[in-house]
Amino acid sequence: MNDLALIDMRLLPGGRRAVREVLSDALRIAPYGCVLRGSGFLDVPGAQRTSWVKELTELMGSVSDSNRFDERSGVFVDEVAPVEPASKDVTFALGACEAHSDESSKIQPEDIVFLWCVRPAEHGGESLLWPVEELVEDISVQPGGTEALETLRGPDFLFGGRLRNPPRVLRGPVLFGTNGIRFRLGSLLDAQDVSGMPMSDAQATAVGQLTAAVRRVRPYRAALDAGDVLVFMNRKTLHARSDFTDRDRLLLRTRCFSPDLSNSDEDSAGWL
Ligand SMILES: O=C(O)CCC(=O)C(=O)O
Ligand SMILES: [Fe+2]
Repeated sequence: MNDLALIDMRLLPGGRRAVREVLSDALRIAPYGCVLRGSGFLDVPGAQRTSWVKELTELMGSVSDSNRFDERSGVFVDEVAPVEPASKDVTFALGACEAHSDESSKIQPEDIVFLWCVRPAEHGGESLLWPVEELVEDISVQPGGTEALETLRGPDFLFGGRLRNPPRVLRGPVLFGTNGIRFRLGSLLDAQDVSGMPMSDAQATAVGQLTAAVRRVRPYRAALDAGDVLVFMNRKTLHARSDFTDRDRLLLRTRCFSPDLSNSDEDSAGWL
């Protein structure tokens, strides 16, 4: 597996402005992700760490505090920890998780995700990243691949619903624009249940092709150490993690909207 590029902030002259430039360059090209080392976020005492982490995220855009329930939750930094081992929500579950993009049932999912490693799992729990072009390329050479890609670009996949309050289902394409993606299998299945509108045969086949591509295409990988930060484009990649059993694994997560790097203008999602 290819490791994601590692950028050591301590070696960058020019402080935070330099960090913004280097990160922007790294995120603009496939695989649309990298690891930042030496940001110092773990050296900041607990109480100040949240604002430190938020400020660093702010280098890349406006930090989001919206989630499935609240437009403005007031919470900018979330904890990713296996506090509910059997949860369907990968943020709180133990072990590997399915490849997905974050916040797929929002009209505008955030452009950039930051995962700040406080404590890695003793074994496993590595970060995996698939740039959308490699998935598309893989599908395109399969039997029926051209049709599957056309279907994935169609505007009427349904996302979410179940966890939203009030319940609301989003309608949009899985693939959009040059290299855009919105995908979480669980979110598609939730929407089917909530709306009573099952996927068409063509959609189900195309989604099957995409999940098969995830199994075939080797992801980029990052084995985060404590203090490392994984940064990636949420709307140009799918991400996941490998299996782990260590309940002490802890990441922080921030997300931001980046006017400079966003591809959301190529998307056409709306509420059903
Ligand atoms: O635990 C991880 O490495 C990823 C977590 C994640 O993707 C999420 O919470 O959405
Ligand atoms: Fe995620």
